[in-house]
Amino acid sequence: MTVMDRLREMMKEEGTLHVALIDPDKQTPEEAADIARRMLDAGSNAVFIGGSTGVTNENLTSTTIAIKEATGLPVILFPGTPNALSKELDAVLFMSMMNSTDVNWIMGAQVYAAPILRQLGVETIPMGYVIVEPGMKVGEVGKADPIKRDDIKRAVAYAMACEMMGMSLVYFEAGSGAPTPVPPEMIRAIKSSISIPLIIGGGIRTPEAAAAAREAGADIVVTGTLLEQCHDDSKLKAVVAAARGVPQ
Ligand code: 1GP
Repeated sequence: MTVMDRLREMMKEEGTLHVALIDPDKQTPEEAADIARRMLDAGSNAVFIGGSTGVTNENLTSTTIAIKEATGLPVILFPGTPNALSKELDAVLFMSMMNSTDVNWIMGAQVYAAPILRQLGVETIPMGYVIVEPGMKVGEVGKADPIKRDDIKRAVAYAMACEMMGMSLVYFEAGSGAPTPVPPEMIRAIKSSISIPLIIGGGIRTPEAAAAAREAGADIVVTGTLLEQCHDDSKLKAVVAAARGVPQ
């Protein structure tokens, strides 16, 4: 079974999923495995691995192996560069930043990475990636023309375009560490306009924000910064449970 099939099956059986985002540049592979173990215990369904800077073939490979051995969770690359790839990954989000103004992030990095990924034999999951204000670092690096927080019409049009282009997933991103996440009314409008799974991330750090994203229609809720900053396992559990809509 492919990773995408596994995700689809999990969404069908369990509803909204929680994915833990781990940056391999931020800690040793052993420490990353420890975070992933705590997230498995908290109820996370999968791990996205990636970061904006500092990801290398070496730290990506060693961290992927350590997380897989510690948890058995699917480890999926959320790439910030086409230069760090590994055959140890379970899958790669083969993504296009749909609202970048730089062709490299729309379809340049992908062309560079495609032959390498084919040779490595890693599963690729086509995904449309759309930046919403404020966009944070990824919006800057990706030269995004971010969707305004009240421009629901444009958000919906991007989501529809992703679906019509054959993307398996669409990810609306407020940016890591965003002061406020993607607005629930935007999530609700997107969800009612497409049938591919909707991922929401950026600025989700509380059970309330996680629940709001799920209730508005997110199929997958991603948290990254929270995992790096929170040493209280009960809070991690509360956020994951709220994202998934299950009792803690
Ligand atoms: C970033 O959407 C993810 O790409 C996660 O954002 O770090 O704010 O949780 P946070």
